[in-house]
Amino acid sequence: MKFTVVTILPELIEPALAAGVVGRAREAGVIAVATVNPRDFTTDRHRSVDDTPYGGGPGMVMKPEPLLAAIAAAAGEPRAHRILLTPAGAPLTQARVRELAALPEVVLVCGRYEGIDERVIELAIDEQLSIGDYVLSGGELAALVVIDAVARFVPGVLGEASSLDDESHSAGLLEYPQYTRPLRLADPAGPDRAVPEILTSGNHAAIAAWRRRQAIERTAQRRPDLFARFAPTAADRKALPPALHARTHLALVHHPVVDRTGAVITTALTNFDIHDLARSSLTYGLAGYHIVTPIASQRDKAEHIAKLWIDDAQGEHRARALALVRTADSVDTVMANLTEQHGLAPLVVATSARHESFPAAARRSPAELVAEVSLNPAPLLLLLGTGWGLADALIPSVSRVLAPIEGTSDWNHLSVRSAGAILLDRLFGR
Ligand code: 4GY
Repeated sequence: MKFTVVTILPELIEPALAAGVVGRAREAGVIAVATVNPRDFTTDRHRSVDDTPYGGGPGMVMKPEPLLAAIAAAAGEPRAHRILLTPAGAPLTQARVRELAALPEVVLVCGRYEGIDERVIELAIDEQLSIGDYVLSGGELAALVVIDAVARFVPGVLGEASSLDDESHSAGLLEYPQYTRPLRLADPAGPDRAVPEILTSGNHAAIAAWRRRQAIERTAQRRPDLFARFAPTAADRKALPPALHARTHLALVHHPVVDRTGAVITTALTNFDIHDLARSSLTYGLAGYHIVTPIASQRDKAEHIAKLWIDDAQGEHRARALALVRTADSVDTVMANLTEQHGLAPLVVATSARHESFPAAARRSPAELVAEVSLNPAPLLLLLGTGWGLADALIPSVSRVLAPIEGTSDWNHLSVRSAGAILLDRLFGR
């Protein structure tokens, strides 16, 4: 594979690719790297590659003519794929790196100064890539990153020993931790740091399982965004707790909640709340939907409504949803029931439209909550408040709070049914 870098600073490119895996691959002729300098395509006495920006403003812009001539010379015939390195490009991913490695030749165009004339992009660039959301003083370091990452996928660049297969198996996960000798490393601040015992057990299956688990745990802890897209394999599902949605319960709390003045009240049951949240609960695969009210006649009413639909032959699909409905006199009772049902106490998560509620509980985004609790086998109990929201009396039970759902206006009074559905989608929606 051939890489041609278009740059006014070729001296930045060569030495960085002289050593290591890429340097050896170049010596072996598996990859080739060349540079083309736009300055060699200037026609004026000063060999200028930049000029002042039309419209004014600070700095200089790369002139189109020398750059276009350099790109044309670099791309040759048949024309190679031409990439511009810029923070305005598409984020470079390992998937794109792998695809680029299948091309016979790529041209990497490096800008300097404030940028390049836009018409160069229109006329002579096939793809714009960014290596991250920061601004370099030129595209050269980004081009080196692309060459290094792509070269590793070119056959013959990596030795037999380092396997790219292992990486595809763990695609989308962070790497597991690595250790080498010595077995015990001195820590001046405390006891020796030992290598995890499993790695010296000689049990290869157990080591593979441990490494996989470490990769999954690190991803959950450090990269909730990656974890949200992690698709467990059949083997992972056996080793990990059941899917979070299947051990998540929703509780619609009618007491203790507050009214508009902040006074603690008990709200009345609403028929729509029972129906619609039951249907949302089944849609997202929850384990149960609990109607919480201390008023016995209200619990009877909820059970009656659920049973009406469960018994109605015409409403077969609704029957499945309403079969999720349970009633309880308090949040404590729901917690006790879940502890009994799952053999573990639930993690209780409050939702609130007000930022100041439950100040002592840790605030979580939906992705953070999913990443944090997916590997913990405890059931999850999501509390939805009726009225003006959950009362402070629930503070001792609540260990996490989900941030309020924010719309785009200053008016924020979603129905509890809508808020619940939005929340379930943010937690579990695909
Ligand atoms: N980030 N990813 C990046 C960059 C420098 C002014 C245009 C990046 O890819 N390239 O920061 N490039 C700028 C400097 C001209 C390129």
